[in-house]
Amino acid sequence: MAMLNFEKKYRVRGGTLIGGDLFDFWVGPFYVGFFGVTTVFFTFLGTAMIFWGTSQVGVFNPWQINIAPPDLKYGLGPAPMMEGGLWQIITICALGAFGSWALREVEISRKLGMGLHVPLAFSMAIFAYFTLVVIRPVLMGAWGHGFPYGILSHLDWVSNTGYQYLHFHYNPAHMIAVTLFFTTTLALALHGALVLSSTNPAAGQTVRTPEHEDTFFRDIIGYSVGTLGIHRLGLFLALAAVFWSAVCIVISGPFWTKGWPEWWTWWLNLPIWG
Ligand code: UQ2
Repeated sequence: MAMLNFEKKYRVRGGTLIGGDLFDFWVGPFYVGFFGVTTVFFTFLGTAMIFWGTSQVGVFNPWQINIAPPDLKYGLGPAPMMEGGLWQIITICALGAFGSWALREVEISRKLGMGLHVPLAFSMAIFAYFTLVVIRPVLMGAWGHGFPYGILSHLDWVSNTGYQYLHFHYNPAHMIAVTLFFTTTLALALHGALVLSSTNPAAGQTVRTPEHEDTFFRDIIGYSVGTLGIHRLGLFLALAAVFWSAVCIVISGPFWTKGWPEWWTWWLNLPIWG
């Protein structure tokens, strides 16, 4: 079905979560919706505050942007604008924009009669960000434990936070997350290579079917996960990678304050070594 023909059938009212027909229209190719309006609002406000705060400290080099969270002395209270207050408002704008975008995805999915897999997947990314700037700081008693907003400064934060626990690669949840990230790339490489190898043959050759794809993997390892299965596997691996990333940072500080190498003493202390 041609896309223009398809859109005539599906670009209809309804499926909104709030406000009925209010904002239930398109601007060019883009669906607007109530949450499209809130997305634009929070995004514009948050971005403007980053640029305003940066200009206030005389920085005009994008690499040097740094909107830092409040000092630890402010705890979980509000901080003065130029001492972390800006970071607090920008964080609210970011969560408002991400949440609005997820809900706009829900409305579009509902209009199309699709499942909610896409907003669910995006929600996992929002959850990871929420863990870094809200859950962990709250558990540790200060907004100052959030990460700074800046291209280089957030990298410094990651490095410093990691070294605070001596060697982050010994964090068991970090190990699981890294393994899941690598497995995600393996699955996508296998899938992308398999699909291209069968659907984009050399000139003069014919396109092959999913039967051929199944047969390739049955011939080489005796098993094919299937055309639907590979996408379920990919979604699972990607979501699990993000989930365990959130776990690995939220347990660092709130539930384990020493170096991560030391966590493994439970292994050395097992009563089986004689
Ligand atoms: C597959 C299949 C696909 C695929 C891929 C496989 C026809 C087009 C890549 C093979 C994948 C397997 C066997 C799972 C590998 C397991 C991990 C954890 C990476 O069978 O069906 O569909 O794209």
